[in-house]
Amino acid sequence: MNYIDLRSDTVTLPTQEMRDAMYNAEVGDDVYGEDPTVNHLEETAAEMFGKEAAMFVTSGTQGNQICVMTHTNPGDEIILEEKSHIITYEVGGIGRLSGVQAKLIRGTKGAMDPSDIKAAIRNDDIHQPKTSLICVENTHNRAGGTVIPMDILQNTYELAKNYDIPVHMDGARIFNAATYLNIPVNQIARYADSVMFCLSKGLCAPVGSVVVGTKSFIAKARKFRKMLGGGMRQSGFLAAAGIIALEKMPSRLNEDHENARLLAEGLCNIPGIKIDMETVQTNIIVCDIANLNMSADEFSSKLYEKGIKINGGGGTTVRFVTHYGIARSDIETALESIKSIFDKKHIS
Ligand code: TLP
Repeated sequence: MNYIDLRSDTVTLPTQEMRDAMYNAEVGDDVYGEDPTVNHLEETAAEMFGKEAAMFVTSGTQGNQICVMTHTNPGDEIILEEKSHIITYEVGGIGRLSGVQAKLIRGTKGAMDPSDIKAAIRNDDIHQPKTSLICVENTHNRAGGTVIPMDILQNTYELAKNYDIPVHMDGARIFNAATYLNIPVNQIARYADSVMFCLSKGLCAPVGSVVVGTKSFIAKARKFRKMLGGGMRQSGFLAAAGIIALEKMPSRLNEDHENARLLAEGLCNIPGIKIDMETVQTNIIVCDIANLNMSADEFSSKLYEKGIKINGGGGTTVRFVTHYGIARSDIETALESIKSIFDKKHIS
């Protein structure tokens, strides 16, 4: 069967142009700083994000973890949104690798209120850990691909500066945020000291993410990347696809956002499926299926039988993600199939 794969934008395949660029890439040993293609990718990323330096990493998870390690010391505390990727899907890495503990804040559509952040910052007290980092996620995955409003980002950053605390942005999908806001990524990145963004999601590169920040931050982060086995030698073959991802792919993300809206509007009309349409801003849709009287796993299995792949989103939610491999006609086909499965008999 030819599946319509709406599990994640991580399933995107490299374009022909990326494959050609990878084949022809000029490479060297990146641990010696001698891979011209990696250097080109890093320089391009730093410039695009308005930062001094950049570092190519194996994955978004590796990039986030290295940033936490670089900003903190063991025994510190970091502030995170309670459903953020770093706390939910990174295998407890902040505890194991950085030795830090998490102070979680409930956000609204993924955005933490700066007054809640202020209240969570620790006092200079002999009993308390030091608050050494604030992490924001933009777009916010589990909140439904929501974009953090610019005034909240700015207020968070200014608050952090008052307390001399760095801000890290998990910008795995920052280009989706920039597309939604219709601004360049450097406008968003200015409210963070470090940003991690992924090349291998909506931008279609096969492997890799990038961390951007100051020169001294990146120099320190490079040692942690090496420690974690991320010294990749002739990684220019991967960076070559990343350069095309950065330069060519952001301009088409609007298509994914339009497809997500079309899908969400159709899903909303199916009795028992609830979507907060205000959260449908980019390429992710989180649906509440509590009223369908079935688990997220049962729901996904029913769709799978009809040739549609999706992922659970935790509890009674399921997630649909649009991307380069999904055309408008796939959305129409998927909606027809889903409508045919769920009729009124499932609703409580
Ligand atoms: N997210 C994946 C899964 O891990 C859940 C997905 O399918 O959405 N930050 C954010 C906000 C992410 O959504 C992800 C990946 C990462 C970091 C980690 O990136 P990778 O998968 O490259 O380690």
